[in-house]
Amino acid sequence: MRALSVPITPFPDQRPGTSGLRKRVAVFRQQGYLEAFIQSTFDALPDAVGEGVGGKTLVLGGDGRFFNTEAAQIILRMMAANGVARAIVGRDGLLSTPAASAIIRKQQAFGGIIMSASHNPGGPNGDFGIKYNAANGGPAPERITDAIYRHTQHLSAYRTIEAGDLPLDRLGTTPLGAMTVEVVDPVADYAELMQRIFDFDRIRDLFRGSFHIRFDAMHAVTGPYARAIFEHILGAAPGTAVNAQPLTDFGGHHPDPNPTYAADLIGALTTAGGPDFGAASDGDGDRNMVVSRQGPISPSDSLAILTANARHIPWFKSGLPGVARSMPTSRAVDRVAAALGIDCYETPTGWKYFGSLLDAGHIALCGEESAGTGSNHVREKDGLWAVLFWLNLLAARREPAEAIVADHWRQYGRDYYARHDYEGVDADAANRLIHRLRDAVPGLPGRRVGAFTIAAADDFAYTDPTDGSVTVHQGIRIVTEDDARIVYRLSGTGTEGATLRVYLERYEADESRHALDAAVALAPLANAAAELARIAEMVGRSQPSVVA
Ligand code: VG1
Ligand code: CO
Repeated sequence: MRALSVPITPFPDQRPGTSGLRKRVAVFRQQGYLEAFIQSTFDALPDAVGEGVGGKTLVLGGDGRFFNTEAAQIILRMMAANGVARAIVGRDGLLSTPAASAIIRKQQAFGGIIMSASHNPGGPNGDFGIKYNAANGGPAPERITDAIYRHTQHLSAYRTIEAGDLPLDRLGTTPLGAMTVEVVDPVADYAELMQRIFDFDRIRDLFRGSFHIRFDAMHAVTGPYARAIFEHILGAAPGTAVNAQPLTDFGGHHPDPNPTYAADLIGALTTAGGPDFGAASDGDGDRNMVVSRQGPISPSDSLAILTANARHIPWFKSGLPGVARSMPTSRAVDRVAAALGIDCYETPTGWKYFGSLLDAGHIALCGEESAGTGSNHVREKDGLWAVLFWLNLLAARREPAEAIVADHWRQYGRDYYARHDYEGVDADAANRLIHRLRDAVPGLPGRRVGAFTIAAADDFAYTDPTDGSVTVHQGIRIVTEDDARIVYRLSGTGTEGATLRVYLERYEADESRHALDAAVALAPLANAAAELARIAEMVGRSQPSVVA
């Protein structure tokens, strides 16, 4: 097989965001575009971590979106040309993000390449994405992504070999040049790990009774995982997993488990005679939405409830060293951590910040308001794991999910929470809005907006306690005198224009006021947030496009 060095001109737009590089499929299909990013990644690793991929094991898989299998073949040939010794690939090029993380760790691989644009739509006109995960199984830290970007700016050639496509639909080992390609069952290692974490016998008992769940895989990567784990291993009724066939365009839907895009699931749960518990995951399987018969459980509440109940899970039977949440996530978990007497860290948005806290053993559980929850079992958020955690909890407490939620609020109070997204707004306008707020921060304390008086404001910066690295400009935080909170930040994962995210939160200790609709409870704060940032005037939208 002939090794080739193909000349290339740099692509100026290959800056990896919080979850790797995400672009339209058409962009990724430009001659040499994918190759440039992969070669830059391989070239960056010696600078960033002191060692390259030569002689190493790498894991490869993706969420099954359009271009997934084509990209897998291209990447495998490039791995071989760059001296990788062993590639572990999920069958059909599939691996959920958490399963890839689990395999990297279990096989002690040097790293992995995940092909996903997560919750972004797929198909020929949709998005594609690539992220590199490091040896700990987690998203590449900035040290690596910065080095990748530097290399994309002056790359002159990429390396590949001349070889045909490999049969990725068959399990087994095939040589590719001097490299060995192992096609593995995408579910096996992951399912085995789940059985070590949770009490599967107890969950099986639950399914033997009249208990029913519905899991919506949204035609993305979790279908095969959900069928294997819920239906085959745990004995849930056939058909428990719906939309379980991965499709390259996710059936034309957004594989984003929020009340807007998973309205069907919520409808099923809140209809008489429906299932007892519902859940959904996103494109690459790292997020979760859990739904009780009263509707979706807010991810921030879910994190707090799982923290408070961790002792029911075999993996956590000796307790938690600490927990963490991303800054915009509600402070519900802080209240639980305080009651348990454990540390609670507040990190910028994005899973990589949790990685170093997990590696150092400072925390064992963490989550984000965007429906990401996870633990020290892998270094990614993990959708199915979160659903299994809830099932284990339901099986142990033998109470409906809605009762567990109400009980939690009774004990700790309720943090009403919502996120308002203004998607696809003009990027310059969105940046101006954030800059204006940033400049205004010093003068905000004491100022009145609507019914609120601002007590404190800042532009969130984070110092990683493990290595002292500082990350700045992570969102504008506003706290009012009655301890409500507004956060403004721009999304780092979109591919068109900008998305302004406004996070709203208000604490309610009084039990008689725990059953309000969150939209009603937060309406005055939402108005104040829109007024303070002059959203309508600055980005030309009077309403958010998604309320999550
Ligand atoms: C969003 C979420 C963030 C999450 C990130 C990646 O980022 O807010 O919490 O970690 O997506 O998740 P942003 O920058 O768009 O707000 V996933 O499921 O796309 O890997
Ligand atoms: Co995702």
